[in-house]
Amino acid sequence: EVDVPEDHPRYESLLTRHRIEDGVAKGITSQQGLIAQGRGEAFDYLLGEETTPSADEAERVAAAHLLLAEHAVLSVNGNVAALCPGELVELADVVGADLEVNLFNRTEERMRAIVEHLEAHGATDVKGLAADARIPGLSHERAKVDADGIYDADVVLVPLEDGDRAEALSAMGKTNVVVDLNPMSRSPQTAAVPVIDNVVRAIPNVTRHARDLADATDDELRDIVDAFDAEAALADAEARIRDGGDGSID
Ligand code: PTJ
Repeated sequence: EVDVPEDHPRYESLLTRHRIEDGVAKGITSQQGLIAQGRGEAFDYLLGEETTPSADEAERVAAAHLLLAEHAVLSVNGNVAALCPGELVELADVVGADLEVNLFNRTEERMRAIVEHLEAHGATDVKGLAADARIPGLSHERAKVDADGIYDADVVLVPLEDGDRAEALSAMGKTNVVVDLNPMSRSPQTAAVPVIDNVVRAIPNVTRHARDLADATDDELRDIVDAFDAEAALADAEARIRDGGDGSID
């Protein structure tokens, strides 16, 4: 385990970095995942390393979508598996979603390592290994999904996705919730719900909102979903990054 002094001003950030390093060592995270993490950290720094009010709102909307879904699936890649496996299992439990391992750089070894890692954190019936369906319009390896998983889902939560695949999932008519720290990246821009926050904070906060909304009626959940303005959420995050403000004053 790691030895980061708890009083270090960037304790959380250093801890997160060690989790990704550990993920690479365990064969869960790809080496490209280290680069992705570095890019994410830079945006997180500019956002103040906290969940902004507009990200919190998007997380509540994400929870409402997941609760309304016929079949929700949480997509898991090598980065989120290393960063927040227990939190993903908990969210799946609370909203009744499936977990499916779906990799940008797919190898059978890494697929199996991630499934086992999730199982070690309490997951059962993790999808992704069957790979008996394809997302139309993507190259072979990246298109592989389970017929009774992402292929069948009406709502998919995709953390740290590449733009292409997020777009292809939207083109299939699925509601995409994308967690990404970069509001200018193509995947949050094509998402029904862009969540501009660190997955480490976003996933537990979606779970908290889902628990809070457990007794809401479908009409109340639909009102939350309908009131959401994805463009405004992206604009708010970008304004914070560029000006350090919320975009409401100049
Ligand atoms: O495990 P695999 O093979 O599926 O590969 C996963 C990665 C993430 C390596 C792959 O999808 C990739 O290369 O992604 P990109 O194109 O580097 O995009 C990653 C995006 O996630 C960037 O926009 C980052 O800003 C963002 N990001 C990185 N770390 C975090 C993050 N967003 C939220 N929370 C983070 N911790």
